[in-house]
Amino acid sequence: SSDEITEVVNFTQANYAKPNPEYFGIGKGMNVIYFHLESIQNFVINYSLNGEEVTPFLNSLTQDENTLYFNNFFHQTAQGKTSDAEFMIENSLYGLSRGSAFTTKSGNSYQAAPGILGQQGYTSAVFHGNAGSFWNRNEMYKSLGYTNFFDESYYDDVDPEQMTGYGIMDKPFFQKSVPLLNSLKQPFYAKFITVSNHYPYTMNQEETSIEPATTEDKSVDNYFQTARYADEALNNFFDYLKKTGLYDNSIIIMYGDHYGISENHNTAMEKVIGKEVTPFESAALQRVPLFIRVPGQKGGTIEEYGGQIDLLPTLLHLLGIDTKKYIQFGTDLLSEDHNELVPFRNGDFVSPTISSIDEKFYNSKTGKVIQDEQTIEAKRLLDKVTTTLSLSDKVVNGDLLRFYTPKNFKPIDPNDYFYTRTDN
Ligand code: GP9
Ligand code: MN
Repeated sequence: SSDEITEVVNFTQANYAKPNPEYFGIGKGMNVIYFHLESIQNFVINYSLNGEEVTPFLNSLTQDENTLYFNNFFHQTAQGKTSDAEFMIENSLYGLSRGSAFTTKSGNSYQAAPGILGQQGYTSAVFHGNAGSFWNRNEMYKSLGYTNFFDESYYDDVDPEQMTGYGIMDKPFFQKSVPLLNSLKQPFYAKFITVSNHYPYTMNQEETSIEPATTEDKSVDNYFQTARYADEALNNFFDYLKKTGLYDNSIIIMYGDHYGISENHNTAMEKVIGKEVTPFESAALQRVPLFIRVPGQKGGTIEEYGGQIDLLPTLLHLLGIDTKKYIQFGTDLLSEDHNELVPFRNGDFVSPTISSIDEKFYNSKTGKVIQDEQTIEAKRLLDKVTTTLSLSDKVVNGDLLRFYTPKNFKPIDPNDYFYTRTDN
């Protein structure tokens, strides 16, 4: 209703973080390439297993002169896993506390990245080596305004040995994505969703290039092998991007979508990280890597706390598009006003000072349960988290964006989009 939308608009307007002039528009007109890194957690970055780097390529990007690496960036997904990550990244709205908004809310109105950029002359495409119906993507993407969705049916002659339970292995996936990528008119907004590093992390041993770990927990041990493979596949694709020049006119964003190792594997994880996995440590493990590369941008490590909800406003500001008029629940990670309170979907939160985990408040620096005098601030933060999540839920459950059209935004019509392959 109009009362509800007013409440939401008041909240998101008050929450808005204005662009940082140092970054605003530095990627104006460039292509955007997202790499959705399946199950890559931050602990694996710069981790060494038996003296060997697991992800040498991603590690090298932490030192790249044009890349920002965020080491306090968290996934905020719930049961919708991959689809929750996508939902947040495209909309800066939270996924649902149960189920997947991709599955149940694909009929809603959205003011999503592909739609916003489409109205600025961008083509958009998702590349994914799995069936288009998985997570209801082939419906949801229409509501987000994607012009192209290259699902598994667009990939020819894939060796059956290169297929996993979730689609094509990353190396052939990227190789076979080249002609599809070349078919896009620039500038484009493209997202590659990888799958090799997916639970249970099994792969053909002949293709591995690192020994498994030795915790005696199979999925944890093998995780290192599939993470290495994913890292190599990405490295190869970057070589291709460099060769074609796309590297020099594209913003590249890479993020881990959610944890790969669940709490069921804490015993093995203790061996991996060399400390007890307490509830506080478990929350810390929800860090996923985030890399943002903009040609010409000064690189470095950013310690700012943030989450997937923050990516859309961050990207739009890099492209020189102010987000003020949009209903978004995250804030630009590069803004001076960025909000470092990171809600998790279960109502817990982390921030640089205080974290709330399983109904206990912690000092984020020491990991110790905090004392009485600080709980006033902790409760204020918890209150903010509860409000944020419940207002986002109102938008999604009530399909409220249909009552609010930002100035100069043309509502997305899902009927404008078709993804079925027609050339064979
Ligand atoms: C499936 C892939 C995996 O197409 O994106 O989804 P997940 O199981 O990680 O949610
Ligand atoms: Mn996933």
